Amino acid sequence: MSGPTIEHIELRRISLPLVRPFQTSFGTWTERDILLVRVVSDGVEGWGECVAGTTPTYSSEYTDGAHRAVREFLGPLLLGRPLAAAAVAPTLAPFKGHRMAKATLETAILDAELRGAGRSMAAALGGTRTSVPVGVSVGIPDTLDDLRRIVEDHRAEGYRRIKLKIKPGFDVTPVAAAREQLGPDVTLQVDANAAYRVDDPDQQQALEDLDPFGLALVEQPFPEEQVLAHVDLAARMRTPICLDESILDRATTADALSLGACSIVNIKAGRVGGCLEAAAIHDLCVEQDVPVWCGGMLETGIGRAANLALASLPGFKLPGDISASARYWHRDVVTEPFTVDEHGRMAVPDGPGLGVDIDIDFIESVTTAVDEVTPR
Ligand code: NPQ
Ligand code: MG
Repeated sequence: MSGPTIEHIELRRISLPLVRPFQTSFGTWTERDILLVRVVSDGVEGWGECVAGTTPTYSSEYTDGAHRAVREFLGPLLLGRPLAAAAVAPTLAPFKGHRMAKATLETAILDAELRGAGRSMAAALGGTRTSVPVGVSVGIPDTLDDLRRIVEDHRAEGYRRIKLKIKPGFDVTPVAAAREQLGPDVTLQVDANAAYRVDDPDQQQALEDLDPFGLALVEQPFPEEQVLAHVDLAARMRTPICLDESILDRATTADALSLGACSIVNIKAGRVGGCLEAAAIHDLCVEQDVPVWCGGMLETGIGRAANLALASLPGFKLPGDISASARYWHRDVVTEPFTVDEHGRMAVPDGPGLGVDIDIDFIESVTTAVDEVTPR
């Protein structure tokens, strides 16, 4: 007896303008050029969203590279194989890296598999909650007055914690301004996206000077490969260090924790090669009593649904970078936009697969290219 197979893999590029520009230490984004993957199997389709950016500035992956990796290498290995998300990572293991590209395929295949079985992604991953507390990530603003207004607005929208993007020269002063605006009771954290240099004493000092502001964590101050720099900083600061870019899979997570490089972990399915690897990292952290939270990459409703499924696992103790659709998009690519309730929570989709209805007409209207994986 043989079950359904992966019959078709479509690559689709869409271009969506952001509601407002998003500035990080690695660049300013005014729109997203996104790769979507659609798989078809036995009359059922599944969708995945690639989180790579247009340029390799957050990590080495980028949209055109992910597209090529799926079309030339990853997709052909999966075409005609059984529709089984658990087999995706082992099948693709001969190809190094390209985790965001691999994660996109795994999500699409898991979505199709679960839609066929009538089971939600949250349930399949081991989720235990029907809604999760959510947070918001605030890009680097033009002025401190803008920053005060923006954090105040997000507090009013109900978000359970606010994350400020920082970079050298934009750290202690904005954190002080935001803390003064919000008072001591709002959970505040910062993300440097690897922008600080270990060999710059002023930059090291600025990080230490963040300690008095009662931050929940400092996220990824140093470059991805410089894990020991984080060990060193963790020993000098009271504020917990959290890793994002350095966490590539369960092995790098275990190493970082055993070295003492971080005491909190940001988990992004795209960055670690898929939601199954993400769930394994969650399990490892729970075993060691390390709190985790779900990161975000300015996803549409497709990636957001996958993030909510992951964030419904019990170890996601801290609010994730999972915001309302309207925080990023004028219109989302799913029929029901995601919203935050007055308690700062977002509902976890409980329908089959990702549990969202794809707005294919809208997707068609923002599609810039369609491509497919062909057998080799
Ligand atoms: C982070 N996300 O935690 C990221 C980084 C990030 C919500 O702060 C295009 C592609 C734009 C990738 C913006 C948040 C991006 C991006 C931010 C990644 O580090
Ligand atoms: Mg980050």
